[in-house]
Amino acid sequence: MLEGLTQRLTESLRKLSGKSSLSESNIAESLEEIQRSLLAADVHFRVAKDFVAKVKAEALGQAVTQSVSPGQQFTKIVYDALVALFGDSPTLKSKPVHILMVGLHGAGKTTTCAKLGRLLKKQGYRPALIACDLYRPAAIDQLRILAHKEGLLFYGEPQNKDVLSMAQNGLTAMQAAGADAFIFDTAGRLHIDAPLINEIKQLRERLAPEEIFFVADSALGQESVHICQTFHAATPLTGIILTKLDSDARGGAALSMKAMTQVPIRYMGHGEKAEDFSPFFADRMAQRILGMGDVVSLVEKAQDLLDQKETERLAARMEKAEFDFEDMLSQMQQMKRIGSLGSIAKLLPGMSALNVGEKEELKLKHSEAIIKSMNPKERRQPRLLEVSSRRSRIAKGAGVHLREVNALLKQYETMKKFMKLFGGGSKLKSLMGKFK
Ligand SMILES: Nc1nc2c(ncn2[C@@H]2O[C@H](COP(=O)(O)OP(=O)(O)OP(=O)(O)O)[C@@H](O)[C@H]2O)c(=O)[nH]1
Ligand SMILES: [Mg+2]
Repeated sequence: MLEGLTQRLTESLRKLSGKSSLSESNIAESLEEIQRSLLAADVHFRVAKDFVAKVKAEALGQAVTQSVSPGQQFTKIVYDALVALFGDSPTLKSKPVHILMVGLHGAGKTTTCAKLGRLLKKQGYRPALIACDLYRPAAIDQLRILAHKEGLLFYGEPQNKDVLSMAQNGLTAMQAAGADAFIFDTAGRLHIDAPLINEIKQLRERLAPEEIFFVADSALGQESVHICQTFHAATPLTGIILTKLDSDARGGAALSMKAMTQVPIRYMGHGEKAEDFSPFFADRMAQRILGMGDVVSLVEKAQDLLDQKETERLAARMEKAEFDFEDMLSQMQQMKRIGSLGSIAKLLPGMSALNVGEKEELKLKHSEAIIKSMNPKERRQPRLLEVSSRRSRIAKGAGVHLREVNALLKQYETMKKFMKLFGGGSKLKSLMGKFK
């Protein structure tokens, strides 16, 4: 989501890049463009208006710093305003913590219970998922299967018709089982109605949860702001969890929710899998929206999935600029574990605008085939490939055009040069070390 917003904002910021100072007249066009982009992304008009007013006041009030260009300075102002718009995201209350998940039908509550449980488990909690959805017959099974998959404690009573007793029984049983994070999955509704609100209120009284999270489908339009406000008025929410950030919805309503309710965004889901979930960081989100990319979360995601030892080995080889085709192959295989090229590119600065699609995926596959057609000696000593008969043999073996083999060799040379440029990789390594 938000690609449209990113594109428009980047465009409007670019317009300022040649200017020598920020003045009311030269920022006017950019401000208008920003307001239009926000509205087009479905951000609430009041939020958009306040946002632009704030950026304007900041821009005109700031003395121009000599070391940066006015365009850069303006970008920073917009970035700061975005970070402020999202606000701080408090950490979870200490153990034992009781979390009530609420939201509309299909928002992603049940899926998010498992995602949150997985994350908390990694943070040292013993989470239990407790089913409190009696309306959809398969709901309890769905939660049980997800809990099982993530190795989480689970409680559900298929026969029980009373949601309060089920919640209470679940709490007692899971306390006895040693849980210290209790996640209650509730039923959704198509529309917000009195019975739903009533049920949530009763659950809240019974369980006294420290956290009530509103699970919000970021693909929903302005309506979600209204729903969030209604829930918040009935049972004070302690957080918003945005789901489906991977969808191509405009998503602006999600941005308005915090501004309109002051309920902080706490976590975000960006895919169907349990690991597609992370705490919400305002600065990273702002970076992503401004097309600055999200290198930090890429590194985190990579560290979650990559083979740590192999990564260290590769880094050490890069440092000595010893990188060969064996290493390149290993790197490609590691990359495949993170996900498609497209999903990686979205996280890299400036790459989100590039449409990394099937063509690039195919190229990666070809590269892999080419390396696999080399013999071990060639992989270890790329210089051998200067002999053209070897290259022809490899092209044939991989079933690709000779052109592609040459292109890969060139790519290899470029990478090697790059590594030397980075002081034999040590700068790169120290950069990576910062994220550990
Ligand atoms: N792409 C994507 N799909 C998601 C995400 N979160 C949830 N889903 C999908 O959305 C659908 C609905 O999710 P559920 O977790 O069943 O939603 P729910 O709020 O529990 O729905 P009810 O129990 O019927 O109220 C499922 O197909 C999920 O896989 C996400 O972050 N990204
Ligand atoms: Mg559900």
